[in-house]
Amino acid sequence: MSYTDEIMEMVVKQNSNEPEFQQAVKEVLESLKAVIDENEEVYRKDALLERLVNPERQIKFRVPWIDDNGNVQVNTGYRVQFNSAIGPYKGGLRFHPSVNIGIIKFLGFEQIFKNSLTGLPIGGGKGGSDFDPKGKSDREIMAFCQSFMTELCKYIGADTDVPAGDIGVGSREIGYLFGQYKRIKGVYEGVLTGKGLTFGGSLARTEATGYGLLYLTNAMLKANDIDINGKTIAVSGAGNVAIYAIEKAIQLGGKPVTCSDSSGWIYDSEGIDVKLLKEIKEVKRERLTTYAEARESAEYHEGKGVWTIKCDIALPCATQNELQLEDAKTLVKNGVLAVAEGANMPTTIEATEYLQENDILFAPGKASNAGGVATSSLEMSQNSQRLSWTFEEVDSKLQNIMETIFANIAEAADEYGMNKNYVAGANIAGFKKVVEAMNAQGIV
Ligand code: NDP
Ligand code: 2IT
Repeated sequence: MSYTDEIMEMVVKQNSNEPEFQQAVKEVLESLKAVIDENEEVYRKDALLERLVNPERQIKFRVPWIDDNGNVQVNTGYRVQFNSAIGPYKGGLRFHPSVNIGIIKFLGFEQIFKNSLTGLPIGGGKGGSDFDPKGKSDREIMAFCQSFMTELCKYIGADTDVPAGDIGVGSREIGYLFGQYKRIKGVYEGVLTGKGLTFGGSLARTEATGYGLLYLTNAMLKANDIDINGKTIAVSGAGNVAIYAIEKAIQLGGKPVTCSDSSGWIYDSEGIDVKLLKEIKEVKRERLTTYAEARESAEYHEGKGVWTIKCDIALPCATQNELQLEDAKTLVKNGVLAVAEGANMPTTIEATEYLQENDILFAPGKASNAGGVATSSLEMSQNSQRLSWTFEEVDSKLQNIMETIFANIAEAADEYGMNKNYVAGANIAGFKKVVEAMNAQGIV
């Protein structure tokens, strides 16, 4: 049996209740076959893959907090410090009732390769909690964040592990988490990214993941002689990533016509009004029904459905496994040209393969959504320098990083005879740097 097959079997056996983690590993190992086969004996001797798929450290903790009625609530907190070969652990925190160790491990594993692709010195980690922020008051969010950080602060620091936002964790939560860290540790340091602009946050971090997604998508389209101008774009999600993907898509001349949340979705034939969407989601924290009430051109539908809309470009920006085989078939039937992932692993393996078999350009999240963490790394640099760069400076670095990522993944795919297979290209290019660093540092 090949080394990669052997490791996949081991991962399935040892993580039998973690389907998302198995899925993330499977996708990477499939892509790496050609690279590993070249050096199979060396990698096997050093147990390289066993080390790669096992987190350096997993932390699980109790998070007790008191709600507005005086009742004690208890949630579970996690931080998985997956791989520090190329830098301090870096990756977001997710607050969502679906969070469990398998989800955090899949996200942490993806993060290793994503962070490597940015070209910046950051290792891979991820954390979060099964806490559900929906319907909670500001005081409850603060109480939860303070309790979460009271435990997490023992394991993180500006040079060891630097968390940030993800689903359910935005600037409000990062503010509360930062305040509690500073209070307990007594140090003012860049221990979190995505901070507010008055206390060490970077300009353009809020926009970075969505903008970065469009920079990479545009680079991919250009390399394939497609002009984004005038293209109809279907976007899922209505959170941080989706909103700024929509904003940049409009700036580039595209026409995003959909967005969604966990209750339903919007089709707006005139194109999404991003200002209105921001007001509803970022300021009022309301549902998308409010958007439909405010816009005559918009239809609201309950449940799932954005991929049924005819589009040229599809950008899944909500959550894992939201674009499945049936959705891929509908997109292809409707003439989609490109799919680029804003979320982490939003496309199932079967759907990805179907799109690739039908020659649809496909950008994997670990490349296309890397703009968020890349800009987080720029925030770390600014914090270390005790300086703040201008929006234009950060944005132009971001654009450059995303274009370089695209060039690197396209080149890696070519090098291994998998022209235009950007999934393979991203996994190979991300892996190579991490492995070189791991080898140089010995068996640790
Ligand atoms: P937000 O919490 O800001 O928004 C998430 C959006 O997705 C909301 O509209 C939410 O709807 C929807 N959503 C979440 N879970 C589900 C679900 N199970 N079913 C249907 N809809 C769902 O998160 P982000 O925009 O930050 O994150 C979106 C994705 O992008 C995630 O996969 C995240 O890991 C990834 N990502 C985020 C980065 C960042 O910098 N923030 C960087 C790179 C990747 P509702 O409000 O109803 O829950
Ligand atoms: O998935 C991701 O890359 C993020 N949620 C952002 C991580 C970060 O450290 O900015």
